[in-house]
Amino acid sequence: MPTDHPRIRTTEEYQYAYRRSVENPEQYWADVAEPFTWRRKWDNVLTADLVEGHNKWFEGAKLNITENCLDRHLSTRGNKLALIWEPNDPKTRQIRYTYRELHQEVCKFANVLHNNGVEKGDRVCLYMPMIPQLAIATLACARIGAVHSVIFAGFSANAIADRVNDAQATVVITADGLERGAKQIPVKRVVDEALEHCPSVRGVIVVEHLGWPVHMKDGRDVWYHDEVQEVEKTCPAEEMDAEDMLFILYTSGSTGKPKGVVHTTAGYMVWADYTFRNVFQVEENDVYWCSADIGWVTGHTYLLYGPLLSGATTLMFEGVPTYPSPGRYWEVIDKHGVNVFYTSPTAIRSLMAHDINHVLAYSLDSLRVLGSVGEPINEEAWHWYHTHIGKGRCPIVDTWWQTETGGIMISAMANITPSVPARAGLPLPGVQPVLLNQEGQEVEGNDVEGYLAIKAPWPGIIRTTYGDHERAKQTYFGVYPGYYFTGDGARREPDGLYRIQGRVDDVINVSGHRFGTAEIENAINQNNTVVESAVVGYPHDVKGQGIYAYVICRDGACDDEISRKHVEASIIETIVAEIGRIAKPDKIQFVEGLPKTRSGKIMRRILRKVAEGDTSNLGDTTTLLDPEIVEKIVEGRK
Ligand code: 6R9
Repeated sequence: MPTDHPRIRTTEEYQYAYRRSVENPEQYWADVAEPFTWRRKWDNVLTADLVEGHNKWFEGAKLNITENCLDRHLSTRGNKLALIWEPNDPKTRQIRYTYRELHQEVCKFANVLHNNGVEKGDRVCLYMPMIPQLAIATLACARIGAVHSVIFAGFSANAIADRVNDAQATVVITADGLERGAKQIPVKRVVDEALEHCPSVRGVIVVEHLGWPVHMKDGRDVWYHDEVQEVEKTCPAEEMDAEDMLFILYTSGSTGKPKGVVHTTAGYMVWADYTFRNVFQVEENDVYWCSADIGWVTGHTYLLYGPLLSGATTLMFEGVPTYPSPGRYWEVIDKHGVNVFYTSPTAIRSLMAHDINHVLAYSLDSLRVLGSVGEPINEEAWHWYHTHIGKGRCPIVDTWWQTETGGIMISAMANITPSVPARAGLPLPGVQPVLLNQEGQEVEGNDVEGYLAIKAPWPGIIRTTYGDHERAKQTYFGVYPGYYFTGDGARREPDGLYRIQGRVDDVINVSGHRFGTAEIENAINQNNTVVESAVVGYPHDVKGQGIYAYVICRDGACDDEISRKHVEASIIETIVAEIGRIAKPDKIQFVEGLPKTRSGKIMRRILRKVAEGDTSNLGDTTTLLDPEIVEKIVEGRK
């Protein structure tokens, strides 16, 4: 896109940029950061610390990210479309905002936040449908220096309460209701339930979306449409330090409760813009569509911040790929002339299963670049996407990254670096991946595998976990001191491209969403008939991984089919209440015991193999406390 920012356009330019970013990172990133709008430039480009995890970028600089997303474009792109909104029901009205209109909407929402007592540094939680006001409210928080914490509107009231309390949020923004396909969720009611346990919350701002009746609590709840009547159409942006917190986003780890990943202002901004521009190679008049929900990191960086920072037109879709028919994505692409489309392997796999005529009904002529994110894309899905959606002419960028990395780390850059099935590809400039063996030594050369770690900080690196830096340190920097540890395993193929093999910790990736096994086990164990449980992931045709739960009941509680059914239903109920519908196990097997070592550790390796159905080769089970239990588990396999 002919923006004020240069973009890498050839393989040689990539190689040159990569070399510079490694040899002289400070100069490289200072050059990249130069064209943004700064109120004051930095004193210091980088303070690197991969041991304690205190990494800082552009220290001393002053800025506001929304001035870079919006104000900066007004003189050249004021009348260009910034945001196109496609509703759940294709028969209802789509909404479009130019950069000038979006700027005004964000300013108005920011003024409403101010009038409701939100100040710089306050935490605001958002629990909303995928409507324009979610994007607007998120940017409004950033405008006034409040820290946004978006909670995916599929999490339960308890999960909201945990996140609100952890962040000590003072205000929550929500809507009357949500529609996703044929499903309806009374989001305001879910928020009301959550807030019974959240003393820090003083105010709730409710956006009217579906016109559903809701209960408004006196002295706490206000309607957005009432509040916005009286406010100014402009709102000066708060001046932020480079390292001031921009947002918190909760994500599951291998232990206990989800943690609040913290990103700060300047580094995240530079990384979101840089990676968006270079990976997708969006041109000035393109329509770009990222199908992720803003409740996940992909929605933050590649629906909202990246495209707006680059001055692109970003499309936001409220619905699901299969509603009202499995041709909906393709219909949206033709309707809006989408040029660059970014989605998940799960969505692709779910659509592959339907009649190909749902695809053939659309031309898809506008498409130029396709993207994939969230989980490894299997070869079959890659080829289907490439052949039927990209018609063989669109490169697929398989983008590997994490909530903690802020933006894309390893990926093809469209038409510039190689795009090969089932390989994420080469690292972007600024990213120095290494593969470590068990002892934490770097494995050299190609055709090798190991734990994927990163050797030097990049601008979008996680700054801390909210309220608990020790946790960030232990999870990411303490595992192999001096490296950022990703939790993924990877191979460097003979051609030097990276293939991501999936998590090596106790995290399950279901449809691109992360869940800690401990988190699900904690929920299951709340059932008073349950003595103990163990949860593992197993290969699932559509979701990538499914959730398999092994459960031990109290004596006699699960002896017959009827009581088992009963306990199963109540286990699912607790998981839905504790986490949300998205964490429902696919299979629950009642067992008498779990395979444990003599020191009492559950041998998850064995449970994974049984769940996969690979029971012929369970490895050495003689070190187990009770080797016979394995046979019984195999017999009872679901
Ligand atoms: C962006 C996002 C991160 C985990 C990550 C990895 C898996 C993401 C991937 C991929 C293979 C890809 N993952 N992209 N695995 N190929 N292209 O998904 O963030 O929700 O934090 O998940 O997802 O296992 O560690 P997040």
